[in-house]
Amino acid sequence: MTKVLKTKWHILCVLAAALLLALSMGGCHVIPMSDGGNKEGVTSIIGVSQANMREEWRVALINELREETDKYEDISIVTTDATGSASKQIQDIDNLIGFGIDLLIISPCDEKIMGDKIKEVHDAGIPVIVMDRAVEGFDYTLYIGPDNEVIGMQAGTYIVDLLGEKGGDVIALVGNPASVQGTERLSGFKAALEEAQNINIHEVYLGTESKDAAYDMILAAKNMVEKVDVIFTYSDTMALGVCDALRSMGLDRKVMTVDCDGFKGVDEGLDLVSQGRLKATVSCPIGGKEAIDYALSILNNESGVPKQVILRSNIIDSSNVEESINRINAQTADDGKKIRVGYSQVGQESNWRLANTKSIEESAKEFNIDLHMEIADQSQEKQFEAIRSFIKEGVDVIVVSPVVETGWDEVLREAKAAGIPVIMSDRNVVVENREENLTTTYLGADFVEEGRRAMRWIRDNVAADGGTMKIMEIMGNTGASPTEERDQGFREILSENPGYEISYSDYGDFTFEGGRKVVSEYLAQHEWDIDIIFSQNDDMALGAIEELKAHGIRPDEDVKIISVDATTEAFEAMVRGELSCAVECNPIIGPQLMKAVRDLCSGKQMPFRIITDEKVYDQSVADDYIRKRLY
Ligand code: GZL
Repeated sequence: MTKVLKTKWHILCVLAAALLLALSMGGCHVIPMSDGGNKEGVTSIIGVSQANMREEWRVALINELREETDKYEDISIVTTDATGSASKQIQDIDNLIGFGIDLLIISPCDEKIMGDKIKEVHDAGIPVIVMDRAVEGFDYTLYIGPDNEVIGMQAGTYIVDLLGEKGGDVIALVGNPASVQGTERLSGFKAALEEAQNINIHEVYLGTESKDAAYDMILAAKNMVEKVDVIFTYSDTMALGVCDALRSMGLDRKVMTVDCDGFKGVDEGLDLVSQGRLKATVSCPIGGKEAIDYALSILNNESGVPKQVILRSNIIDSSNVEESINRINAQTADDGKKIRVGYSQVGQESNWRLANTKSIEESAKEFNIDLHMEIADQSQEKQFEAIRSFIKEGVDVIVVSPVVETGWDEVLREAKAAGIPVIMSDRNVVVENREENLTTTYLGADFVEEGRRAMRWIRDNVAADGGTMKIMEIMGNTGASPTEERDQGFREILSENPGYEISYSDYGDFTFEGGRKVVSEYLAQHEWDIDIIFSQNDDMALGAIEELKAHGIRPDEDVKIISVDATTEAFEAMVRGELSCAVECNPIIGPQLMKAVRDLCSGKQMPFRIITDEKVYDQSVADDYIRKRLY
C-alpha cells in the first residue's frame, strides 16, 4: 500500500509540474495547489474550476474550499481561474482531467455552454459538484448554491419594514448586467418592493460590481443621494464603496445601506454591520464547507448524497450579527452528548413509507442518535399529539413528515417557543409567514420534477399518433405536497403536448386498496377507454393493475402504466411486463437526515433545502437494476 501511495505521489508531482507548465504556456492562470505540492499520501485530487477570481465571493469560495481540504491529509486540491471565459473554462477542465482529478467542483461561467461540458465530464464517470449557478437538467452529481431570488426578496422585505408606512426613496445599484446572481437578486428585490406603493426605486447603473465604481457613482450622484433613505446593493464589494462614499460626504448617518453577501472578513458585510456602517446584509453562504463534506462522501461512495443543496440566507443586522458570526465560526462541536430526536412519521401506507422508516431508524443507530418515532397512520391530529409530546419530552430536534401541507403554524410555533428546531423530512409544509422561520430545513424530493419526468416519459414512449391519448391520474391523499406537486409537474409538461389529456382523476391515498378502488369505480361507470394511467405512487399502481387484470384488461398492453417511487415491487411489476415505467422517489434519506441533525446540533448553518438524487426506470432496464435496489 505504501508503495502504491508512493507511486501515486511521484506521478502526482510529475503531473503537477507538467500541468503547471502546460497551463502557464497555454496562458491559463492557474492558482498553484495550496497543498498538493507537499502532501504525502494524497489519495484523491479535487479539481476546482472557478468562473473568475474578480468577484470577492469567488475568492472566498476558493479560500473556503482550501481551508476545508487542508483538514484532510489524503485530499489534494487544484484550482483554476477561467477569468470569465467559457472557452477557457472548458480548457481548464480538460487540463484538470488530464491531470488525473478524482472529482470536479465547478462554478460555471456560462450555464448553457458549461452545462454541456459538465454533462460530458459526468457521463465520463467523474463526479461533478456544480456550485452557485445551476445548469439545466440533472447531468451532474450534486448542485450546491443559494436561491438568489429569495436573497433579493429578503433584502427588499427588510427595507419595506424599515421604511414602514411612511415609505421613502431607495437607490438600487445595478452592477454587472451579465451577472446571473445579480440579476436574480435584483429581480427578487423589486418583487418585494412591488407591493409597497409608498417606496420609489431609483435604479443607478454601474455596469460593474467593483467597490471603486460604486464609490465614484455615489459621489457623482450626491444630489440624488441626499434625497434618498436607503441604498441597496447586491454585493459586499459594492456596499463597501457605497459606505466609504457616504462617509466621505458626511451622509452615512442620514442614508442607510442594505446589501447581500454577508461574508466574514474585514470590511465585508458582517464586519460592516458590526461597525454600524451597513444597516443590514442578507447572508449568502458560500457552500465551500458543504462542498468538501459531500465531495468526501462521494469519493467514499457513501449513500445518501442528495442532488441539490439550496443554501439558507438570513437577514443580519445589529440585532443578530454577533450570533451570526459565532455560528459561522462554530466547528462541529461534538460534545459527545447523545442527541435526542422526535420523529413524527406519516404512517405505514406504502412500501415506500416502510423503506423510509427503516432508513431513518437504521441511520439513527449508525449516527448514535436517540430516535423516538411516532407513526400517525395518516392522521394530522396524531402528528400534532406526537409533536406536543416531543416538546414535553424536551427532545433536541423534532423531525416531521407531514401528512398534509397546511395547518401546522400553531404547533410549529409551540416548538419554536420551546426552542426546539424542526426539520421537515420527505414532505414540506406551507406556513402563513415564511419569515417566521418555523422550520430549519426541508430534506426530500423535488416532487414537481418527478411529475414532469413521468409525463416526459409518456411523451417519449407512448406515441399519440391515433388522436388524443386519454390519461387516468390516480393521486395520493388530498393536500399532501407530493400529491399537489407531482400533479403540477405532470400538467406542466402535459400542457406542452396537445396529443394527451387527463380525462379522469381521483384520489387513492397512496395505498394499494386506494388505487384498486379508483379503477373499480371508473369501470362501474364507464367502458374502459383509458390509454395511460399515471399513478402518483407504486402501491396505487399495483392496486390498479390487480383490478385491471380482474376485468381482463392487459396492463402495459391495453393501457400503459407509469408510477412514482420505483420500489422493488415496482421493479418486479416491470419485469413481469405489467408496469411500464417507474419514476424514482428515493426514501433512503436517513443518512442525509441524521447528518443534518448532527450539523444542526453542532450549530452549523442549515441549508434551505436538501433535494434527493432520483432517476427514471422502465422495462428496458428493470432487470438490470432490480438486484441493486435498496428499497
Ligand atoms: C414521497 C412520499 C409519498 C410516496 C408514497 O416523498 O411522501 O408518500 O410517494 C408515500 O409512496 O406514501
